Order: sequence, then structure tokens, then C-alpha cells
Amino acid sequence: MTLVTRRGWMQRWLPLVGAFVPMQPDAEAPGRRVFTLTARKYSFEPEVIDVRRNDIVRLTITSADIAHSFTVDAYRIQKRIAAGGSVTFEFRADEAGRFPFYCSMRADAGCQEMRGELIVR
Ligand SMILES: [Cu+2]
Repeated sequence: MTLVTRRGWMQRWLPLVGAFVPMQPDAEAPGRRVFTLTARKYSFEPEVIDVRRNDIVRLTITSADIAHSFTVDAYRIQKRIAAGGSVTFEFRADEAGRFPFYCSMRADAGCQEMRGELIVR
């Protein structure tokens, strides 16, 4: 009775769980990485985000002054940070390489100097 019930549960739910938690064929579980960045005229601190491929990366970015953005073209990340505000989001670093991030705001010309690098090993 218990066995049948359990099997029924597994048949019903395991495919769903599998869809949300893809297996890692190379046996390395993805890590969770947390970074806190500050955006200000005219830089990001820190300027480098260094992670491993498939890490789940959680970023909290705070603006110390005016509105800025955190933009990574390769990852289609485009987050606006309000003046004095902050934004938190997550993404999976599923593509290896070195990707520039920058502030795309154009209200202040100095924002073009705001650059950093996302490194996915
Ligand atoms: Cu900016």
C-alpha cells in the first residue's frame, strides 16, 4: 500500500522536479554565489565578478548617487538602479567567457566610463 502510493507520487512528480532541476552531467553541483556591488559616479565596486560556469549568481547592486544601470549584453541583463536605490536579481552563469558589464545610462556622460567584467570559468 505504502509502496504503491510512493511510486505513484514519484511517477507523478519526479518528471516535474527534473524539469526544474536539470541534472549536472559532469557531477559538479552548481554553486551559489552572492555579490554586493556599489554603482557610483563613475565606477562599479568591485569591478570584477568571478564565478564558475553554471553557478547561480545573486547580485545586489546599490547606487550611491544617481540612477545607473548594470548591463551585460551577452547575458541579456539590463537592470536599472534608481538613484540611491538598489536591485537584487539572480542568473545562471551558463556561458563561459569574459563579458563586459557597463552602465548604459546616458543622462550623465560620465556613465560611459562605468565598466567591469564578468568572468565565467
Ligand atoms: Cu551610470
